[in-house]
Amino acid sequence: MDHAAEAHRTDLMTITRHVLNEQSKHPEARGAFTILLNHIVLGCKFVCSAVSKAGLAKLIGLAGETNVQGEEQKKMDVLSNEVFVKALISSGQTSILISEEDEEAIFVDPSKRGRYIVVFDPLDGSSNIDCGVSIGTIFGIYMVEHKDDLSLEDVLRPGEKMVAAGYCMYGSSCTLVLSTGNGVNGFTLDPSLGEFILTHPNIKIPKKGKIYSINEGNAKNWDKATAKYVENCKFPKDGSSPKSLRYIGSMVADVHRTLLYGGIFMYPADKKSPNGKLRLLYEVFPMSYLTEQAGGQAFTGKQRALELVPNNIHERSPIFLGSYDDVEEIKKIYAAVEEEST
Ligand code: FDP
Repeated sequence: MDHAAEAHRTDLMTITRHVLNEQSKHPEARGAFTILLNHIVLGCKFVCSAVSKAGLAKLIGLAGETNVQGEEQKKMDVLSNEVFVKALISSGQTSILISEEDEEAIFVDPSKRGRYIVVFDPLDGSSNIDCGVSIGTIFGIYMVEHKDDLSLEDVLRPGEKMVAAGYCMYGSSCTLVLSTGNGVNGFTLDPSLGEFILTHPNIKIPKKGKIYSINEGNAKNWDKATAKYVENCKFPKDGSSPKSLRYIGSMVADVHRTLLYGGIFMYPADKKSPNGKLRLLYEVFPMSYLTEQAGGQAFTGKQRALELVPNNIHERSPIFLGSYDDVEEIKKIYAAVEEEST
């Protein structure tokens, strides 16, 4: 019997144990982040369970519809949002919450405030719910800067100021990917234990990939640089093989594949949507943070994504993220197009 391998299998690194290990490297830490993360994990477990039962429980449907028992149904994204908001407030570790589902920022009651701000999309890719395609929760965490004078200014900060970011993907398994600024780790939910176990330690995105991911249906509105880049993916001029196209249409799933297999994920600006579609605070920033932490790059078409300063909480931004070399290529194309036009 290979005892070393056996020990590896029986030494389960749960997400809480992992974060406590990280915490022990910071003697000043008092466990507030671990408590916050435990509440995020609880939300993810709830949504994972609800998503997997959605078809059976008839949870799918428009908010306000009634089910067979005559009870009002909640749409899955509305339900997920309620669960996350309540879990985050009850953690006692948050002061401001920004959710994709809520138009206004939520300022936590002063009696329950803590030192963190959480920006999140409780259920991203929701147009995929009804057909069982992978969807997910995305989150980013900032530390409060002006505790005694709390305002939106504390939120409208560049993504590079985040102290942690992650997502949970509800797919064939439930996978939580997290960075606390020291690399990226992936945890898979063991349903029998109810615990997220470290299954993808120290994720590193391949330096160059073979996949490009974009909604090609928008091609007629693309700018010159995006069109040229995609053309190069299909008809490379350097004799290399064309890249494969993969597009799920669910950001968490497309970014997850990009982190593991490499390549590039794009939601560019176009003539119809000059700022792209994806939301800066709770989609673009957390995914850019994870991509950089995994050794890749995230670019808006003009600058490094994590340096953008948001002007409002639901602002959108174009994004190109993924393998270092692939993003480098689109950066060069944008620079060349810019030069041509001057
Ligand atoms: P959805 O509209 O289904 O919620 O942010 C929203 C998002 O999904 C992303 O998850 C996804 O990457 C993108 O929109 C897909 O947009 P398109 O349908 O325009 O390609």
